[in-house]
Amino acid sequence: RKVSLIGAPTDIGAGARGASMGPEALRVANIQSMLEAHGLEVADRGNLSGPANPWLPPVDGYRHLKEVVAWNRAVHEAMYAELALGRLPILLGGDHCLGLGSISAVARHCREAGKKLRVLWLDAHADFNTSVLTPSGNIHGMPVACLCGHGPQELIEIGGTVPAISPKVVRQIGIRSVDPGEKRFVHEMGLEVFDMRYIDEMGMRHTMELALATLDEKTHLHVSFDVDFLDPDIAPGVGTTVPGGPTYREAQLCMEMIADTGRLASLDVMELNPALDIRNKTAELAVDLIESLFGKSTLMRA
Ligand code: DIR
Ligand code: MN
Ligand code: MN
Ligand code: MN
Repeated sequence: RKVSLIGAPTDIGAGARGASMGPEALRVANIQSMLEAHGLEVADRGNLSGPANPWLPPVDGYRHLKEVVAWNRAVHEAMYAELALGRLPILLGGDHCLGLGSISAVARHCREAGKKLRVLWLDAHADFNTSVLTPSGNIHGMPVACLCGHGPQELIEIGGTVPAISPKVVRQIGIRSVDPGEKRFVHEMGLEVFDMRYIDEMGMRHTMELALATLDEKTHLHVSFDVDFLDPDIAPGVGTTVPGGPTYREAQLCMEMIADTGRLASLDVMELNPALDIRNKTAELAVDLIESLFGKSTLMRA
């Protein structure tokens, strides 16, 4: 497969500064050559550009809404263009508000190409807040709600169709921090969530079997990987760490089982914050896991 790397160097939707350096840290961790070593043809499209972060307080429940819209429009067009070329785009974030631009592009591509969409949302957080539910106003806590049609008009309509996706196509994995109002809304909308308690009780294998059930040859599988999905002991380089995440082995198994489906068709790698990292180890771990996502394994398996 032909892969395209798209950098989106911004922390416009986050609560901590520094995710704007994520794309470069992933490049320093050799994301391109690691993927090429697995036989992929990789083109690095460089970085998108957009407004600077004015670092202002929320207005009507949203922080930096105008700038978030501009960045998401750029991400949407870039992701959509790569999909139209038949390539597999990898968005190098940047904070997770950009999942809106990315996944709305994937959804638009799926509608036009007659594909079925499945979104795996790997995250410590549900990212299902709205302007009235949010405790922070940070839009990186809202992209899933926006994709499902709950958010400001100029954000939810970026992909042309509102809602961009149905909550039915989403599987959330690794969740362990959900705000009180957000929790009620997740239940109300019927999101399928495999939280950490589920993973503790049932194991990552069973979790992934369910999250990946009913994929077929017409399925476009999108993975939105918020690096704070991982346990902070192994991945300290994120803005909003939450204890009790997947271990290194659990995360590897998660990625390997996704690779085994052969359906991965687009990816976001989000919220990596090099300002909070230790000698780029979280970026190196992210690249290691992405290699597994693209089929690296210890031995061949039947
Ligand atoms: C929190 C944090 N739920 C918020 N969200 C984060 O501000 O809405 N999402 N960190 O990735
Ligand atoms: Mn997130
Ligand atoms: Mn998160
Ligand atoms: Mn986050």
